[in-house]
Amino acid sequence: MRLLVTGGAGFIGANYVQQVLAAHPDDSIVTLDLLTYAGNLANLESVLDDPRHRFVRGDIADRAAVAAAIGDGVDAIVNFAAESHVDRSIADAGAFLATNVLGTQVLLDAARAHGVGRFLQVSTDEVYGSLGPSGAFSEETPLAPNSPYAASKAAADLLVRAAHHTHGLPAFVTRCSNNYGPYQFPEKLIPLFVTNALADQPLPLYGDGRQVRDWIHVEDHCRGIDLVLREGRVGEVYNLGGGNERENIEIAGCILETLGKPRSLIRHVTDRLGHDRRYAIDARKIERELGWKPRRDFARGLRDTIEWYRAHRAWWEAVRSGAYLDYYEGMYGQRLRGAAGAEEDRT
Ligand code: NAD
Ligand code: TDX
Repeated sequence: MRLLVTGGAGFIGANYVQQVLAAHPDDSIVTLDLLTYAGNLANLESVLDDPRHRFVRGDIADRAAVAAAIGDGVDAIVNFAAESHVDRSIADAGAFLATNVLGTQVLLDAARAHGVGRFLQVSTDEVYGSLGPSGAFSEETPLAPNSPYAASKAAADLLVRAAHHTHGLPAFVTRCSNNYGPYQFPEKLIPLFVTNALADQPLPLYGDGRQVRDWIHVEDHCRGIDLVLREGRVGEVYNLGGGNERENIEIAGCILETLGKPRSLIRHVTDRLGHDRRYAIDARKIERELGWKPRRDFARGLRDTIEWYRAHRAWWEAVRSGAYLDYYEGMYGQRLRGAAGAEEDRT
């Protein structure tokens, strides 16, 4: 298969590109990525010299760039490209609409124009909104996105649905829970807390820290995406989840314990606006239809991931310099100073 993978220099996309080239010796991949703050060519280092892989820098919302990346044809498009961080969407939703919504429509149009045989949209459980203490999202759960990020992803899902329904585009949507693993940008919970702990900096835990996420190793997610692309039923949505529900405070505790750092590094800071309380995924459809199941044990996968960040200090130190420092000050400076003040008041 010849694939166009968009957003392949980001966390999940880079894992996917490496996994596909290793698993399918006859496949070739064009990676199209704008290299925003979250995109990093170092994530693709192991495949940059592979003759089956070509990297193109470009914007998925730019019709000419997309047409050039498709070149004389691809068999499938897998769309990972997105603005992906909820907190950034709360601060400014503009780029989320441009990339996640308009960019997805440009890709859908290009897929149709070039007769691309399969289109897979990588989506998220956040389109379903937030759960109470029990229950799980199925593919039938109504969409109820709560953040601008989630709303932009839900809009994209509906555009994919419309392209299939109206134009017969052979499309799939996957909706996955929270990923962890190597190459994740250290603005997301696990890599942020691991790298802060390694640097002996406080871990900013939002609110009471009792929010629940369902964690899945990125390799299991990528394997599921690839299975849907090759064997899924056209026009269908497939949920993927790890079956590992954990409170954020528990994750923080595990990271500190694994690294031998004190619990006093945990700082309760002002909560995220509109913070979703709990996500959980019912993945029985993909299990039943395609025989997919997550394979990675969470405790072991988390330890391996922590070890990866410990062993790749140069990677995250480079990422955490420059523009990241401005972002970090804007997002956490006041919150952490407030938390420190509150703790002093208590003593
Ligand atoms: P990421 O932020 O690490 O990577 C996104 C990539 O897209 C980056 O390489 C960036 O440069 C690229 N990009 C951004 N705007 C672009 C544009 N206009 N044109 C071309 N490239 C652009 O994100 P991630 O965590 O790897 O997520 C990948 C996809 O998976 C996203 O669509 C996200 O919504 C979805 N998803 C993520 C998770 C998760 O836990 N991280 C869970 C479920 C679904
Ligand atoms: O500093 C923090 N402190 C904190 O308590 C950060 C960054 C996060 N959190 C909390 C918020 C969430 O309850 O940790 C939890 C996870 O937060 P994120 O890593 O930002 O992920 P989340 O908001 O759950 O969204 C993620 O999963 C679904 C990805 O970022 C999305 O791209 C994906 O679609």
